Amino acid sequence: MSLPRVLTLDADPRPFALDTAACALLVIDMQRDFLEPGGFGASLGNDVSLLRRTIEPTRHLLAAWRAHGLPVIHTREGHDPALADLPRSKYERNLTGPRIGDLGPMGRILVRGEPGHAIIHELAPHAGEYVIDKPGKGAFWATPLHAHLQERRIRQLVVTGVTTEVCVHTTVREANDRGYDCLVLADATGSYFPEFHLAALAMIRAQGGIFGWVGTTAPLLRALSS
Ligand code: TIU
Repeated sequence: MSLPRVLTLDADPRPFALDTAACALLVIDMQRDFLEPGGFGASLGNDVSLLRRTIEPTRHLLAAWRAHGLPVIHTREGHDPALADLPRSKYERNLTGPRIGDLGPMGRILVRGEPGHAIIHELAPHAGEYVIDKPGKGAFWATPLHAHLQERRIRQLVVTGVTTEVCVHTTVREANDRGYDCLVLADATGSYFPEFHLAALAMIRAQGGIFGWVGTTAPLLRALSS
C-alpha cells in the first residue's frame, strides 16, 4: 500500500502536514525501568501503573507505521555499568530509596544491559530499527541522534513515550531548537503526574505551537490505513 507524500493530520494548534518521505517515529524510553514495578521510576516514589495506558496506542501505531516501512527510532535512558556517564548530580539527586546502579528486582537500576533497562516486550524494537542509548533526559544530548536524522534528511518527528514532562519534553525542546517539527501524541505519551502531562502538552502547542504540535494516534492511524 503506497502512501501519499503528505498526510494532513488533525492537531493543535493547527493541522500537521506529515511528510512521509522526511519523518520518523520517535518512541521515548518505553523501558521496564519506567513502566514496571522495581525500576527507576518506582525508585523515585512513582506509581508506574499510570504510564501503562500509553502501551496499546503505541503498539497500534507501531504496527501501522511499520506496515509502510517508515523509520522507527527507539530511545532508552540509562548508564554504562561503570556509571562513567552518570553525572554526580543525577546520582545524588534522589535522597531517599535506591539509586541508579543499585540492585533492584529487575537488575541494576537504569544500567544498560540489565533486564529493567530493556524496552517493554509489547513494544520491542524490530530488527533494523535504530535504538539510541542516552544518559540524559533529552535524546539529543550525548547521542548520535541529530547526525542520524541529518544523514537521512529527516525533518519531522512523531513523538511518543514517557514521561511527557521529562524525557519527552526535553527531547522535543532539543529537537525544536535543531530545526525539527515535532508532533507529540497525547494518548501515546504519559506521566506519573496526570496534571503535568496536560500542562506539558499545553506548553508545546501554546503560542502558535512554540515547541511543536499536539495530536492523538487516531488521525494518524486513519491516514496510514486509508
Ligand atoms: N522521572 C521521570 O518522570 N522521568 C525520567 O526520569 N525519565 C524519563 O522521562 N524517561
